[in-house]
Amino acid sequence: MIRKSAFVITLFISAMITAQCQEPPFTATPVAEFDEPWAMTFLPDGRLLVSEKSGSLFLVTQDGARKSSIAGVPEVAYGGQGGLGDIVLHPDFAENQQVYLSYAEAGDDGTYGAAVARARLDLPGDDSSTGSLLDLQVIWRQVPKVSGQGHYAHRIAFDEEGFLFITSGERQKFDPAQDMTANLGKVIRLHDDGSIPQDNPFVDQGGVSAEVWSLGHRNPLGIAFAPDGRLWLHEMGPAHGDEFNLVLRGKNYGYPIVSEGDHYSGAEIPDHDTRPEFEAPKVAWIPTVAPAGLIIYSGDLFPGWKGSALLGGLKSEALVRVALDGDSAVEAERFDMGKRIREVEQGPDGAIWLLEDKSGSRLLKLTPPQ
Ligand SMILES: [Ca+2]
Ligand SMILES: [Ca+2]
Repeated sequence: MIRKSAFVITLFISAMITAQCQEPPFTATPVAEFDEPWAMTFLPDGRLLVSEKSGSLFLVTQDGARKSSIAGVPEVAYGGQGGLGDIVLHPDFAENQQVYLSYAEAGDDGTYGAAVARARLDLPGDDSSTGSLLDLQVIWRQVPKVSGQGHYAHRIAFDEEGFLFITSGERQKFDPAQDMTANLGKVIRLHDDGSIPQDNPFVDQGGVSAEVWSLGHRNPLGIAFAPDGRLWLHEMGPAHGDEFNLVLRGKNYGYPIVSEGDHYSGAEIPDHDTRPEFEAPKVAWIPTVAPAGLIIYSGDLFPGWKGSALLGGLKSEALVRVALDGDSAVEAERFDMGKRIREVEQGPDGAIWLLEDKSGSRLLKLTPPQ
């Protein structure tokens, strides 16, 4: 209780002294602790799956009292920004028990790339036992594998029709985001078995371009569908210039040709208004918030936030609310959380759940103050 109160007081003080931040309309309750958690998702029974970057997948009760590891996670290339990544349920999970996970894998000669696999999550009826992933099958890979362990992105979302969308980062190699012989720096659209939908925009070009839904992305660490079917993503900018984008079929988002940010070297990247043929972000963050994790809130516990995007901030150590209205988006509120926030999720009752980043990270449950 002391720890919880101290945390709430910290939030309050932070909000008081940070002009940009609002007093939070929530109480943040720590539920469990993880080591470099990366993603989470809720099961229909209300328990959570939580991934840790080093390669563990946990099954966790909402009170945090029970935490057991899931067997059968594939070997991951843990290092840099890579390791076990996203964990998402198939839209028909209740019938088929299919889960989708993304992770970094090693190739030849010190190269790496993201992969997405699906597997059946076998959970014994007795919830004291651990579960396992069965019949694991890799359904997608980044092409080509390259050196370095950054900018995998590898966030996953399903749309209403059951198409699978994957964010594929440009692996800190810049130009692949515009190169249609690579699937890096793209948003990918697939059938749930990894096959290519014949109505994809570049299907006639064959090869990996047939997988591509949109291009010119950098490192999108959050992707989510709004109830109206619009697809939103955010992407980490270079030196500043993080973007919040409305993702449209076949469009080019311009990286690395244009960006509201500039290279870390100080070299300028022309802004979006110099090249209107590229899709411009709906929100650009200067200075950076370093966005990670994304939901479009649909719950009842925070009625004023219904239909808003909620994203975590790494460098900004914040929870950010972006108000959406049709095709437009604007940052509405920002709450100082005092820690890097890696992941955001909505619980079955409309509570908002956050995962902090790095070691000793807490799973937090946000509810309206009593
Ligand atoms: Ca999630
Ligand atoms: Ca620029």
